[in-house]
Amino acid sequence: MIEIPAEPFPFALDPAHTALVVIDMQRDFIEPGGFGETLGNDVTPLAAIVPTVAELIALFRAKKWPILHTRETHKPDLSDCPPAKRLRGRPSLRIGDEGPMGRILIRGEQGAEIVEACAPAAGEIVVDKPGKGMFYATGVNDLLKANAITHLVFAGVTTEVCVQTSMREANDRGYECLLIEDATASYFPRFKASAMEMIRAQGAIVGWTTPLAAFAGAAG
Ligand code: TIU
Repeated sequence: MIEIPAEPFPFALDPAHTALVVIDMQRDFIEPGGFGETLGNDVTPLAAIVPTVAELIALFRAKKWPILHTRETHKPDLSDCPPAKRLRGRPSLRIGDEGPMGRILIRGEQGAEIVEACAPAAGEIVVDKPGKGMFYATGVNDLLKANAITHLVFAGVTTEVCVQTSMREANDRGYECLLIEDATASYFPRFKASAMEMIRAQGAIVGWTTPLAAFAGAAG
């Protein structure tokens, strides 16, 4: 067991039963012209964490610990995109519309790909998810159980939307969850801070948080 200094108290993990989950580090959320920007967001806080997420991925690769990447995507015919999701709000481009990086959030389009610095390597799992949470309509729970994974280390975007939703879903399925503080970002810095507080409140009601340096120091 490895004990990671974390809030609200140390997080103990067994590397044989731990996976890194990198949520939605896609061009559509991080680069100008993608889904995030069409929703009216400034994407710069997301771009800022790319090197830290890459460092975290490199650490797991060096240890040969498992890595799972998610992508929020939809089928080209949008059969897995509820109208309520497509029609929500007043984006400049809706899911499925043609944008500068191809059709917004559509599997196989350039914008739906993970940014190069965080790109999955051979052997790493890539999960396409139609929802905000990683467990909805993906089969990922069976995959994790088949690999005897009980502990999940989270990174990615955005903290209060897909990361927090995935952590809450993971909790209900019995996983212990640790969020790497500087390897996650929101379009709204105050939402990131609030989400992290909510996650670790009430004795880690959703999970633990810690910076990458603390995680790396303890992981050795
Ligand atoms: N809009 C926003 O903050 N996030 C998303 O739509 N998806 C993810 O968080 N991946």
